[in-house]
Amino acid sequence: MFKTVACLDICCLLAFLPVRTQVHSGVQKADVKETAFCVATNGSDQNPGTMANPFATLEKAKAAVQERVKISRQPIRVLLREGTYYLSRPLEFSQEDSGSAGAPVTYTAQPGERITISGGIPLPCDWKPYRDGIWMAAVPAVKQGKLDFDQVFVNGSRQILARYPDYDMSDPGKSGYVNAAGGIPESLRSPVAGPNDDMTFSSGAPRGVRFDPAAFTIKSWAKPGEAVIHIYQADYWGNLQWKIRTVNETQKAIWFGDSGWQIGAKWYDNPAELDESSRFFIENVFEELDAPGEWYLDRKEGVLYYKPAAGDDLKKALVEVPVLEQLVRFTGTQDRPVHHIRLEGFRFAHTRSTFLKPRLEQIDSNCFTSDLGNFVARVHFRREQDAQNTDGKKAEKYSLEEWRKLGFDRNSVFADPMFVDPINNDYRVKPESPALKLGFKNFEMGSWGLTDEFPAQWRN
Ligand SMILES: [Ca+2]
Repeated sequence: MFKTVACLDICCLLAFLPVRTQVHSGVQKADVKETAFCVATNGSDQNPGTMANPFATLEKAKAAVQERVKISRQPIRVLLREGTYYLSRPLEFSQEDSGSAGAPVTYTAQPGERITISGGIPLPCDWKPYRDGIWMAAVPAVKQGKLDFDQVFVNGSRQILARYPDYDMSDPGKSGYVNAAGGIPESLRSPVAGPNDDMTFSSGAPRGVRFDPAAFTIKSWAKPGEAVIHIYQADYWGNLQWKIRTVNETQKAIWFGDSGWQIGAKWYDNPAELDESSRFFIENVFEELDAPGEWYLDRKEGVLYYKPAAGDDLKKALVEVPVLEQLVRFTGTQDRPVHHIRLEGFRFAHTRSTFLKPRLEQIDSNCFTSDLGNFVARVHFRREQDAQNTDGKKAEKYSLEEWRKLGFDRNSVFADPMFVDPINNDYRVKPESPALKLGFKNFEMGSWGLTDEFPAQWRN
């Protein structure tokens, strides 16, 4: 581990010049030289990357590191100064960006400064009053199909996609849900043509959910097909999401459309169950934009609507929207691995959600040990034609050897982790554990759990 906090400023001031710093490696100490680059939001990529004349982008710093590692055996440190770094594409590290055991590459925050690596963009908004405390801003790029976003951050806080019921930030985990009136029975016919054309249902998989009109919205929705339902399985086993196909007032039923891949749902042979204990809310409904903090994007017209809290000055607000799904990628291969790169002290923010992305054509739904202690990978096929390609089976099981021949889990180890005393909740592993050989490090029991960022009532 490095212990160079005190000399970071010096390192940056003397970028490119070798400086002496102490490296502690176990009990041994040795003098090594270190190269440093500096990045700041008010810098320039035309600069040399010093503390006084920093780069502006991580991409530029990464390029400088890449040149440096070709000729240097010194540790390299890239120091970021306070601010938000909006990425235009994910930072991608390959073997060319790698350090070595004696000369690692470290991207780090200036101590005491808040650095955000953002997958979003600041969105300039010319707000105009709409009605009922709601404001509107034209976003031409959305109308032109050049921009789309599924979250909105105002002054650094994620806002609420217009929903029913409203979410109360002071009562997280409990507010903002209604209970379903049960699943849709198989005897109920879908009111829309071809309700199952995008999926193969297993028997008993949820097609939708019933609602109690006394507990449901009284508003009618112009575009129910845009809405997304978030619903718990029975007994709160997990939560699930679907696009809504339609809401049928007569049937008192919300019919589900497509969804992303989610465990226990649809084509799975042990599908999710919904019942009266299933809590849900529905979001992305313009008519439900009625509470402070809620927003809605009209993609057809390219207009963002938002209802700020009373007293908030939208004219001065920073609005940010995510555009990237990923911020950092390590693209090594077995022959050309990525190694000895550290990213530390950063806050990663503003990535697009992926929960409704299309399912893969085939899914590894589970890897588990059977009663006999063998490794089994179970693969479920999404569609019948995929299954037909594999001897007509709907699900396939593979041994570890077979699984590896397919290219998966080649470097995984299937073995007893050798916990110290799991019955008494001591999940440290013994010195002879194979997990340690993979790089796992024990930590003290009791030092894990919810962090300070979780609401207080969840931590107590
Ligand atoms: Ca609402």
